[in-house]
Amino acid sequence: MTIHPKLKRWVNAMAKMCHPDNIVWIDGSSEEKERLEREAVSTGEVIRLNQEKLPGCLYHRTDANDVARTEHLTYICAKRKADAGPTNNWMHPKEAYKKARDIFSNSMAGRTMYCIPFSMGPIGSPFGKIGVELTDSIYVVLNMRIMTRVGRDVLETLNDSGEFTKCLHSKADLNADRRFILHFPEDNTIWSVGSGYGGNVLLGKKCLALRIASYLGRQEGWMAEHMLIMGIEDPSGHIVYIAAAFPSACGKTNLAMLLPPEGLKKKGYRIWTVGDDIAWMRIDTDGTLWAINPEAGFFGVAPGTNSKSNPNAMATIQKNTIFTNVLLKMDGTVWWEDGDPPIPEDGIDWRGRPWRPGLKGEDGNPIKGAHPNARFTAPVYQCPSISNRVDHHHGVPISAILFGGRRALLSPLVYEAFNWQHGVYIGATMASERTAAQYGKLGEVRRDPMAMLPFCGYNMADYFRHWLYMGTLMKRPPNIFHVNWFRQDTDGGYLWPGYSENLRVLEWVMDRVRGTARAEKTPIGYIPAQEAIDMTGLELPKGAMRKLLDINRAEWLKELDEQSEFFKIFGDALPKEILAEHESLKRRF
Ligand code: OXD
Ligand code: MN
Repeated sequence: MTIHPKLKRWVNAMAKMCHPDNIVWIDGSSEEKERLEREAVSTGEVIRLNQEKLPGCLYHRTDANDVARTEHLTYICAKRKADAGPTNNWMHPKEAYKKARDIFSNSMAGRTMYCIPFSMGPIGSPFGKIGVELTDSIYVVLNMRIMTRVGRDVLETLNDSGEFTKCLHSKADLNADRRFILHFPEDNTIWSVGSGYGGNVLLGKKCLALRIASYLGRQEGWMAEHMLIMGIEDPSGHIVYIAAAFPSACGKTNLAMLLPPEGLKKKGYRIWTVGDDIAWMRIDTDGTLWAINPEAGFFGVAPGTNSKSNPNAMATIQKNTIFTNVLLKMDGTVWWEDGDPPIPEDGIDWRGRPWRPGLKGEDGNPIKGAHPNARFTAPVYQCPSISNRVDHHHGVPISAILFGGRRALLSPLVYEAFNWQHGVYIGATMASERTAAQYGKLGEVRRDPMAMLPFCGYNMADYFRHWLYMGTLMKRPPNIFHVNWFRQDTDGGYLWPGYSENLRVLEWVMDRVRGTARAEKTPIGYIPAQEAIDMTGLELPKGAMRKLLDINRAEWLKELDEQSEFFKIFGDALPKEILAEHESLKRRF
């Protein structure tokens, strides 16, 4: 199917190692989709859901030991350890290839190898990149067909000599002891073996669009970021686009698809979703930052998604969606914890066992119907709020960048950086406190610079330097903000209702960008002046806004000490500008 000699040679070499029974090229057609679905249904790899209620929808269960990204088995295989940096696992490429080759050898015997040519970004976009994934999993093919643009058009764009990322995946025997997610940035190559979980195996997503792309972005002068992209249309029809980075599971998908709250609705705001997870950003000829969403689908967390928390997501996943590790209901539809009511009386849980509400395990803990990291895979085009620029080759101009995390006591609801360099420092010191849902000590602070800790494909100190450098190239860099929807009162209750009410904060952000919103200067940055956030239709308890915007000096001094500890891991490599910002903040307190 391809006229690209290098691509042909690589596919042959990988087939020689993995020994599939046959090789099938993915063309992206609807006939192909039907054929693959039929085959996967016949082997039990997927289950066809109730086609009347959920047309085009499929169900899949992963292995019980294979339900999330495995950061401890994820490696950056640069020749020099220093190029992977102190925050990544590192293996020498020679050793990594050798280790993985042993597992890949004959791993596809009795199976088909699918060759998926895919484009991250609109096909032919100067912002885009092409990859080819070889995989022995139809589930992966069906997901990649949603998450990326696949098929013939991609090969045509590649022609006989285009650059592409070589992505190899095999489920092998799904043995966690023989599982590796290996990145070879210097070879533009990804090898993933022993897993069937999305984040580990849909190689266009975290592996290419973040780890490999961040490396390429540094070399080529652009940025690959773990960010949602959304447009806020004001009553006059003008749209301001923002990009926002929050750590995994902090509500990026919900924010990207937000519906205006009652009080602000009559103002006439509309939200346009461009992406919910990844942004590729370049400086365009006008000297400002432009972003595309390299993906074509959402791979969202199902539990917690419901018609209140995210009505647009619920509307998106009514058809042509793949559900993974959710509860399978007796009528062939699906459900998950904190989903829409009613709670079903019975079903089959994510492990394939009979389930009913209140069921307890041997340890006395409730058994969940859906795994907490259960997912939906759905085309972006089905989202009612999808932006009409999602397929635009140059994407959208970015006016503001938001960083955020869960901080019970430290960060105010919102503050704005004084300038780009100060904003980079705010991103570099981003952190989130663990919730009960996460592994580790409750309340423990996890540093997650720019939400990229698990996704940066090179030394993070150099990544900060790249951010600083990009700022020097822009004529008008975006304003940078930090938000915290999760501030708590002394009794532990949340002070801010979140969800659609977050638009009130975004309105202030938007007005700051235009220079019309009032702000107060504080040691950490600008915060909204009194009554600068429109609270029409939202009654908070007395004094709550003051608490939301309060800056607690003692907490910040503690934070500054913790930041110093964090910076130590980078040694001398840490850019002096970051240290200078840290010192200035200390001085301002
Ligand atoms: C994701 C993640 O799946 O960040 O998007 O883990
Ligand atoms: Mn993510």
